[in-house]
Formats: sequence, C-alpha cells, structure tokens
Amino acid sequence: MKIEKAYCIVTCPGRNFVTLKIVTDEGVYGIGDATLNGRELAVSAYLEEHVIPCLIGRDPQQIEDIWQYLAKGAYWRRGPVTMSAIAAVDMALWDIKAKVAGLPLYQLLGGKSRSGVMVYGHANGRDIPETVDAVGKYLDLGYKAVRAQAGIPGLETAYGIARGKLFYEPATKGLPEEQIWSTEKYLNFAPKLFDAVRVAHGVDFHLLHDVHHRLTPIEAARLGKSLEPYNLFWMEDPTPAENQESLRLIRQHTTTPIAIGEIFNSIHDCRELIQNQLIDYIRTTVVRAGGITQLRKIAALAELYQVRTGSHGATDLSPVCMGSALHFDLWVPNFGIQEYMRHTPETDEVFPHAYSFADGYLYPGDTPGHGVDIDEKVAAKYPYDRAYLPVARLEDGTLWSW
Ligand code: CS2
Ligand code: MG
Repeated sequence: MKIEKAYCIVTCPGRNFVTLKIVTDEGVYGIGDATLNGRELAVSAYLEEHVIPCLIGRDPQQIEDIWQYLAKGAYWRRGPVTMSAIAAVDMALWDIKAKVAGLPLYQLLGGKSRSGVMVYGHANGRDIPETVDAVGKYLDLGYKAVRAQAGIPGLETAYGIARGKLFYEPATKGLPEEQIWSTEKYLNFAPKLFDAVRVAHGVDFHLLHDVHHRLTPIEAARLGKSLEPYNLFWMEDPTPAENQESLRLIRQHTTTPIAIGEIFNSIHDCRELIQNQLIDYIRTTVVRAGGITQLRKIAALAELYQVRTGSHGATDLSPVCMGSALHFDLWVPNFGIQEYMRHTPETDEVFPHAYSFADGYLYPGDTPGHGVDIDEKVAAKYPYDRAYLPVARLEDGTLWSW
C-alpha cells in the first residue's frame, strides 16, 4: 500500500477547521485534524508546502517511522504549527491502519479499559445566578462533571463566557479583540462563584474551573487555597507553564488538583511537571501534541507518576480530533476525564461521526478507524474566514496572558 495523494480541506462552518486527507493507492483514506485556532493557514501551508511532498509514495502503515521522519527530519523541532501538522498526518495514518484492519481505533491501541469516556461540559454565565443555572442545565443533561466560568463584576469580559448556547467560541473575525483583565477582581470573586454552585447543586458531581494562564504562582496558590472548601476536580492552567518549576510554589500551598497542558506540543513541555508530580492531570491533546503516537508516550510517562489524562476538547478542536481522542480515552489506563465542548449543527454536518453522548459519557462507536469523516461538498459551502483569539491587557494597559 502506498500514499497516493494528500491534501488539506479548510472550512469554516461557524469557525475555521483544517483537515488533512491522505488517500492510498488502494482507495482507503484517512483524515486528521490540523486546526490551530487563530493560525489555521500556517498549518495548512506547512502541510501542503513541506510535509505532503515527503509523504507521497510512502507506506502509510509505517506510522512511527513517518512520525520520527517528520518530527526530526525537519531539523527545526517542536512548536504548535509543526506538531499540529504532524498530528494531522498521525491521526490520518491511524485512521487508515484501523480501517484496513476493519477495527475501531481503540482496538489497535489495546482495547477498552472502561465502558465509556466521562466528559465535562461548559457551564457559564454573565454572573453567578446565570452560571449556577447553567450548571444545573448540564446536570439535567446527565453530565457527571461540569466546568463553571462566570463574568467577573467590574470587568466587561472574562474567559469562557459563551456568546451562544451550548457552544463557546473565543475566536472573532477581524483583528484580535482586546479584553481587560484584573486579577484582584477575579481573586475576590472566584470563591463566591463556587460557594454558590455547591450550595445550589451539592457535592455529588465533579466541578472544574479554567484559570486560563492568568495568575502568578503565588496568586494561583491563593486561589487554590480559597477554593479548597469547594472540592474542585481541578484548577486548570493556573499559571503560564513555560516555567514548569513555578508549579512547585503552588503545590506547596494548596491541595486543589491542577491540570495543565492544552497548549503543550511535546512530551518535553510536561516532563518535569509529571516527574515532580507538580500536576494531577495532563491536558495534552491529539491535535496539539503530535497525534496518537506522541500522546500515548506522554500518557505512559504520566502513568508512572499517577498523573491522569484530561485532554482538551474545545470547539476549535474538530470532531476529527474528538473522535480520535475518544478512542485514545477508551484505551488509556490512566484516564481522568475528557473535555467536551459541543460543536454546532453546521460543524457536525461537515464532520459526520460515530461518537455519541449518553448520561455524562461519550462513546466512540465501533466504526473501523476513528469513526469521523468529512463531507467535502458541505465543507466547500463554508470558505475560510480569518479569525483571531482575543488579547488580554491589565487595566493599566499591560499586555497579559489571555
Ligand atoms: C480553553 C479553550 O477549553 C479550554 O480549556 O482553554 O477554550 C481555549 O481557550 C481555546 O481552545 C483556545 O482556542
Ligand atoms: Mg483551558
């Protein structure tokens, strides 16, 4: 079997997605997600101009060798653009291998380790009452785990507040939106939100929160301590983690579990965090961390230190990534939880898929491959429309982590 052709499909059913399709000389094809929110065309160009020419004629079954070739052969290693491109190739090759075997992807990884994949939904609101109400809606939908994000008094915008219904899409058309942030207003407010959620809905469900890289280590320690009475499942991205050492300070002050990694693209981004047990969940994803091939190496390292997986699953990761992630999640021994930010009906029409939701769990289905396809005719209805993630500034104008 040989790779005969490969190409990118860029579509925008409400938000931009990049999908790589690899077709073999025997007619079997596989697809992979290559979406990098706000930098989509950088990845499609990397694939079209630099990767695809090297794939033609290769044996698609040599997944590991192709991964090594693309990761090391470029000389310039790592980075979100490179690793998203490699991830898309990897997803597509695993899809082909599973289709040729006539098996759902999870069977090639080692079979089921659980009956379903526990997911968490995204409850949010402009204020505490709206957010408490949204948490209730997710519990009524059967979710066992809910993330809560609320508007912050005194700030016009805050991370994670949806513009629509069940969907949260931070990227906006035109140039990056500039949002104002105040750590003090946030730290004074956050405990009130979680107190209200627990008073209204009790303790018999997992409650999560995303700090979204906004705090310094000591501020994150203060937040973690203040949230201990509310027994969070995790406090996510409490501080920017390029300096992995900074998590040590947070760890010294609080038992609130920590999840980090959605922006990581290499095992080396999280090695120290895992080996020093500075985190409890690793959030690396199939599309960001070089595909199934590298993600399962990260999970194997994490398993040695009792760190569990908690992969990113926002709307800007396409259903192709979600489908692939669910097969990984069903197999991985040290599974924690999977983020599930539902896609829009238009997106689901572009990406028909086998996975399904029931009673707080996602099930990948048993279609051979990862169980997700792309309808190229429908995709063509939605041309690319450049959009950017917001930029954050402090009230004095200082540029801050968004
Ligand atoms: C967030 C994401 O889901 C999350 O945990 O951090 O919504 C993130 O902001 C987006 O994926 C960025 O594109
Ligand atoms: Mg996050």
